[in-house]
Amino acid sequence: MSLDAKSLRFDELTVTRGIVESFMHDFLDAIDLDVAVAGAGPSGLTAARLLADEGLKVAVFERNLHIGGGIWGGGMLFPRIVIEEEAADLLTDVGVRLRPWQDGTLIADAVESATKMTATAIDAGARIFVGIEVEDVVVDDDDRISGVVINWGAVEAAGLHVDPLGVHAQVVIDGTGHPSEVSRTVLRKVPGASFGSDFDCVPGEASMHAPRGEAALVVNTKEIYPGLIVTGMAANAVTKSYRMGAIFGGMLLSGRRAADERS
Ligand code: 48H
Repeated sequence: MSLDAKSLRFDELTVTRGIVESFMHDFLDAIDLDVAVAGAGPSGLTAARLLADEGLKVAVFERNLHIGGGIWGGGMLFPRIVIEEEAADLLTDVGVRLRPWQDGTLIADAVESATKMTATAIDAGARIFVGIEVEDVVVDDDDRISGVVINWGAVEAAGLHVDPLGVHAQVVIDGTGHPSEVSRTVLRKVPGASFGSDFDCVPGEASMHAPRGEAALVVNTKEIYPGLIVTGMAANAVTKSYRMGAIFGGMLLSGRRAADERS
């Protein structure tokens, strides 16, 4: 089918109004949330999908223009991920095909995993905002976390001074990966905040021990401060637990645990 310019009824303003009005509608619908998820990596996407499946109003704020966090890179840019059999259902449920591998593990394609996890989170009703980062949290009168402070990722990248906007959420999930940015911010900025550990700052994760890192990840996924649940690599970074390399079952199981913590 070809397009005939003379019979096309739209003009540039159709495009402009369509984009701005539809975005504003969706954005305004996401400023008072049940759950705000910071970061669209495997743990954040899994938590968002499962919570949206329960009918909760969930938005994911992702700094980058692309979704999937560390999944895309697979292991050292080889676009495959390894997962444990215990986490298989979290990928097969979203339609990812798995190949049997060794020692209780399976292999998935990184591109297929990132795209299908994203698509199913959206289908479940989670709103995913790209190019928006969480730069701070909102606290209530008791200093409980009650929302996130957001800004365009491009503003931060350009080093501009532009004041952010606040979004309310009953619970915030920190799925920002290695830098554990939300948890770090809470510990640094919320008066009297403590995660009940020996660390007075976020220590970052420990060196690699894949089985220990994976096991710790699920245990470390919890509400570490009132209103703040930590998931994924961030959960190991706040406790100096081991890293695990390109095995992702723990990330998926951590996302499910984060969703269970909220439920
Ligand atoms: C908005 C933000 C912000 C912010 C960061 O790193 P991720 O993939 O996160 P996880 O924890 O779900 O998965 C970790 C995994 O990818 C990994 O790194 C592994 C397995 N490492 C093992 C090892 O040994 O190294 O995704 C986090 C996402 C990214 O897309 C960031 O862009 C985003 O969060 N993000 N988004 N506001 N302040 N900070």
